[in-house]
Amino acid sequence: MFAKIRKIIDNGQDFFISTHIDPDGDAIGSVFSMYWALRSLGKNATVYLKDQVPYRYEFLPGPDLISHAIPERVYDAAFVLDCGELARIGEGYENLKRTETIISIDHHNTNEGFGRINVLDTGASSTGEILYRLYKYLGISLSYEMAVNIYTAIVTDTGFFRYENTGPKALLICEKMMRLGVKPAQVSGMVNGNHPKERFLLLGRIFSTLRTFDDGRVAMAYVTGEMFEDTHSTREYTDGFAEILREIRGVEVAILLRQVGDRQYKISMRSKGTVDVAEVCGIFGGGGHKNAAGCHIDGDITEVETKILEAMKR
Ligand SMILES: [Mn+2]
Repeated sequence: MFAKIRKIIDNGQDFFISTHIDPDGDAIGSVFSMYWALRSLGKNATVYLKDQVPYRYEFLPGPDLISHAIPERVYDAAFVLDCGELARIGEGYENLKRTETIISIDHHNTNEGFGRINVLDTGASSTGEILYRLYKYLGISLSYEMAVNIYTAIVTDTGFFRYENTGPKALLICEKMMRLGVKPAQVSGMVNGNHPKERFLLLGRIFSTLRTFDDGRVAMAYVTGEMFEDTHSTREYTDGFAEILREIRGVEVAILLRQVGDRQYKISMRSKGTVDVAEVCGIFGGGGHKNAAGCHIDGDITEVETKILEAMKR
């Protein structure tokens, strides 16, 4: 697959790069590193993100201009990174189908291979880790700009080496990125230590809804539109909350319900060990990884909770 990608890059000039909506550190780091990789090869790259870059990743070096609408034009190839399905890049994704060569590079086990070229490694800690291997294969010498993006992709997807997807490869690559000038304390400071106060006011409200089920093995909490309004918070302030719930002793599955419509909730599930939450979210049309997955469920808070608990029993 890497040989095919090399050929496509060699023969093309104008490339498109994107990732999933609500981007996380792996998504942003992957996209930006690919931007610098293509630029270093003398190619043009258009970066499309449906959403704004989340505040905690604003420090990452990327293109001066990020497109928030998919242009109605044909590219030599489109890189869709860290994204389980094409529709997840956001509305207007149909425009992209004019581009014949879509290259999907990903590590989500729910990815069914929507690209013409698919590099899927579910054993990789992050998409950033796969991209590192691609850049080495392409013979690109990594700049600091690429290194800090790859480093951030890996550390955010492994929860700073706390999750089970942390492997020796992830650590080795990060060591190499450090030698290229990446400062772990600086990255961690920007990602984990630079939150607006409102995030914590919202966190307090969410904690007050915390309940456990199944002898304390399942933790559930929710956030409503009203709580967002009361605390002057935006959606991205809840990033990482489901992971916090997973820190409770004895909890194997942590579930955060976030209201996104009058009668609709976005569900984030995090698990420890062998519990496969991608399977549970799959029942509702969502997906993700074994230990981190999401989906949408319609209903009021009680109905949604009941649906989840019933699905978990299955
Ligand atoms: Mn990822």
